[in-house]
Amino acid sequence: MAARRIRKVLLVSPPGKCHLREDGSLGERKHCTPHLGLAYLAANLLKHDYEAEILDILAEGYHEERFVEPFILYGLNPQETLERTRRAAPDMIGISVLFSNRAKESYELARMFKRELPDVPIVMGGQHPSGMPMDVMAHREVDYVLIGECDDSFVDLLEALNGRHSIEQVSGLYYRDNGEVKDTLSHGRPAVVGDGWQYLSLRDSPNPRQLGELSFPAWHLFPIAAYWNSEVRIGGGDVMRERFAVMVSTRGCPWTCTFCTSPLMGGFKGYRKRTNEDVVREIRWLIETFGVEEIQFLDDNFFVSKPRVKSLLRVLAQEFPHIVFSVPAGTEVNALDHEVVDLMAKASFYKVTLAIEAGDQEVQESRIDKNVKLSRVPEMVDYIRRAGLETRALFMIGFPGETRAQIMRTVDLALSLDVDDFYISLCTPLPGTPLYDECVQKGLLEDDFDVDNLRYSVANIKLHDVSRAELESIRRNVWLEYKKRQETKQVASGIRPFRVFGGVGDYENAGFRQVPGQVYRTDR
Ligand code: B12
Repeated sequence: MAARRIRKVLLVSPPGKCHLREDGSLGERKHCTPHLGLAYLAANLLKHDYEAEILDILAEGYHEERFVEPFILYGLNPQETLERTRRAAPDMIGISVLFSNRAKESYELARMFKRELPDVPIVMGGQHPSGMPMDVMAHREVDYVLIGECDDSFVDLLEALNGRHSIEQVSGLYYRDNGEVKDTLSHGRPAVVGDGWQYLSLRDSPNPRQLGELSFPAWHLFPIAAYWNSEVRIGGGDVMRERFAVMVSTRGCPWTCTFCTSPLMGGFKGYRKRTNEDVVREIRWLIETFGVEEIQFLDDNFFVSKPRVKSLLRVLAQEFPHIVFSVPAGTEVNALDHEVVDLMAKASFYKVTLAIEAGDQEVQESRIDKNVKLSRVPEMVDYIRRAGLETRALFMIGFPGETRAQIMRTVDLALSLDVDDFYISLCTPLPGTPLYDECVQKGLLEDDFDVDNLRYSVANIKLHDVSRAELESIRRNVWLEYKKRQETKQVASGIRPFRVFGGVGDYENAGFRQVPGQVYRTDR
């Protein structure tokens, strides 16, 4: 049996990144969310007697910001990152690339690690490498790419490198063999199946049973306080309580919206759910171990099956009367009904973010395959507000082939809804999605489109009757128009308190340092 070579893995999350526009406004807000994916990977490594250490560059240096035109990068600087890595003395480094807008920085990290620690193999995983594994492997500093969910395949890779079995047995792996890039996918490149989706084959898809057997995320390895102390905490931003935690009660999503990467990760078996007992056990453990007061469900789609979600909401209300809950990723409108909203209110869910995306039914059905029943939206928004939950909405404009008239229907819908907040993003072609493939095949990507340096806040797709500058100004003007209406409304009615949990005024004094439209001083 070959000598055990790899024992300790350092799992790295890259620095944060916000696009700074010419007018000095920021394209994105800063985030500081515990990395659930790395927490699960670390837990499974420990379960298989490997050592694991976390280096969350963003969170550990959240207040450190540097201007790398046209972006603001935030997190530990390269020297600090290298020092931390040397101290960790890993046998392998795993870099997580959830967001394509951080691919460039992830390659720079890999180059630095390879230069300073040439004998330490580097593996990349997450949505970006899963969407374009060969492009990532074109970077010679990257030794391996694991695609999809990697809870088990990561351990399998280490076992293979330690001579326990052949590397061919590792599912969803890209590796080099005498300089040539090879993969272990059962039929080579993922096969195209129907509606343009590239699915991992049955053999390459993670096993659904796995969810129930996964160890709880290894949060003891994370700088938890950094997430609690970053100013994304408290009030109107992402969380309501200081001591918050993130978790999932399901994985994947059964739907195939053309712009979303979720189907890419879960493969054929896509949507899987945990038992309510398992979810309750994890929440109880988070409360006992970390004194958590708030739970954020990061599920791709928390609301898929009504019977499941209703039974879970009843259990949460009964078991955790002092905990508040939210689902930050978009909520599927079609999956909601009055009873679900009532049960959410009873279970102290304080916010609903409706993922509406487009205001034109034809775009919903034939362009993005999201099929939101738009006629239900106004009534559902009013019902959620009357239930006292903060109501937000997500919209997206600039889909391939979308016309000006269709875009203006989205704008009109967004401005017509009595929501507490909405976000209009410019459609961004994400690697591994049919929308991305369509843009490539039809030559719709703007000339300066750079997939490794994605800017979520600029127009990336060429449209027939709307210019780039016009699309970006439509988005900005809607935002400014909305802000003006909000101010008028608030002045008219005075600040309208939301359902507050644990102390009046939480919302008002949220006070983010950066909000879209605010001029950002780089000389500070
Ligand atoms: C939670 C979440 C957020 C959180 C932050 C999460 C974080 N950790 O920083 C918040 C709400 C802040 C957020 C914001 C945004 N998000 Co978001 N988000 C998610 C969401 C819903 C869940 C991620 C998650 O925790 N999944 C659960 C865990 C268990 O899985 P995982 O993290 O994927 O990890 C597994 C695998 O990826 C893999 N893996 C992961 N890392 C590594 C590393 C190695 C070495 C290996 C081997 C394997 C591996 O194994 C893990 C375990 O199986 C995903 C959707 C999704 N399906 O992933 C979108 C997603 C990541 N977000 C996305 C986007 C676009 C955004 C926004 C830009 C939206 C916007 N326009 O504002 C913003 C901007 C954020 C930014 N860049 O600053 C896209 C990114 C796609 C891309 N290619 O860029 C996603 C994929 C959704 C989609 N539409 O497709 N998001």
